[in-house]
Amino acid sequence: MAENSDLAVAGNGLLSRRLLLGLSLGGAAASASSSLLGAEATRFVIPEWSKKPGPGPSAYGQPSPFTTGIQRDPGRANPLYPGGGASRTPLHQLRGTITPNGLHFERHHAGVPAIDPAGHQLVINGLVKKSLSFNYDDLIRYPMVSRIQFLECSGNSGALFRDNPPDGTAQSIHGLVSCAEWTGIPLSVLLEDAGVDTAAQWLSAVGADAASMGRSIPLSKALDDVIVALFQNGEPLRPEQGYPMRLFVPGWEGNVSVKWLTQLKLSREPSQFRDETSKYTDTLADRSSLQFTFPMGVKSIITSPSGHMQLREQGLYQIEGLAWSGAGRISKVEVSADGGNSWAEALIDSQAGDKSLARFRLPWRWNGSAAKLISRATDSSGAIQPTRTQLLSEKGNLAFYHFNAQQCWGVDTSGLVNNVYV
Ligand SMILES: Nc1nc2c(c(=O)[nH]1)N[C@H]1C(S)=C(S)[C@@H](COP(=O)(O)O)O[C@H]1N2
Ligand SMILES: [Mo]
Repeated sequence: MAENSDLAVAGNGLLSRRLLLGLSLGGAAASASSSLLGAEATRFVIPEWSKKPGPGPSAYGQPSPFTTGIQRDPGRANPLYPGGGASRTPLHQLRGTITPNGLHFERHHAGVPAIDPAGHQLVINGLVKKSLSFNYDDLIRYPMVSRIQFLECSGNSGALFRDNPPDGTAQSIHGLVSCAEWTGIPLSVLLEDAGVDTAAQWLSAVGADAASMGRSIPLSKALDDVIVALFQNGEPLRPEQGYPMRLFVPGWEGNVSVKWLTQLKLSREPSQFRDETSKYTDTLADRSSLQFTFPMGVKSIITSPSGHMQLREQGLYQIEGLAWSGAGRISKVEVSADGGNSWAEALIDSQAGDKSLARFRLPWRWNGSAAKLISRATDSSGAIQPTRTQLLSEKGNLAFYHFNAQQCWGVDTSGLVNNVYV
């Protein structure tokens, strides 16, 4: 690769994304791949598994036993907080943009209720012409829509607000974001059936879990793109994601996507639930609190190389990661290998849908010296992911929610990767 210096696009080894497209690069693309991938074929051994039939079809497929290391990280249980906690998606072990259902992150305030849909009700009441109650079989008969969209907890990456850079992996620092195809009934359809009173301005959603999770949402958003989701990647919601039904509020902080949804109440004012007063508010530098900071900002993270990985040898790598925005689609991701001094545009190699995860990559030659890898995303509204310094100057360092700043993986001369501040 050393001879292809015309492919250098930014400092410290970043190479053109054209290399990934294999477009009119002639020998360059060929030599990049042939020098990296595969060994020369010499002999072909027929493995044991090819010599006799395996087990037949099964009722519900499971991942290969050789991939059992790909796991959510549920952390340690807290006896003072029964069922509470979060598990994080192993972002660094997955590819593509859809999170498999068994690996979708979880955030529960009182554990996962064991709901039998036959005994579950969804009630719409308050400022409506007629209160309605639906059971699962009623809802299943409504027309549905499907959308591939991310869900992110507003506490995701929150440790990066602290003064000292937390030690961790892409999973432990950023793993409270996932992306799925959500299928359900547009809330506007159900609200139209109930007949919303003109005085109504807010909608309160309440869950059937022991946390009684409640959140208030402006009616304008509720009528825009919110759905009552029943399916996740084509199958009924997992219990952890709110079976039998959840609110799904695209692009907004995960907390408002109330799981195990049992009540929707129309009102003039927000309900001032615990989870929108004592929690999920943003503490500002003067210690006042900002309420109802719903949208998730434009954000990107590098998933490889990422925290705790070890580069074994100098040479060609792909810097790869995910980008998303609560405001729309991702229009551009740039990558730096020198701590933000110079940038190059990455290739977005997934469909960059509205409020979905986008995947980006860029070739990088590691020459054995220290490197600082950063990504920054731009969304379709023109918003650019801020630096940490910019974010802190705006939000102060008492904040915990909504950390969307650029994050840096430092690579030391031994090839070890760690979270650092620039
Ligand atoms: N009923 C209820 N809904 C809830 C929660 C909860 O504890 N109970 N947690 C919220 C939070 S904080 C987040 S980030 C998302 C997480 O959704 P997930 O577990 O499907 O990833 O659900 C939200 N909805
Ligand atoms: Mo959350």
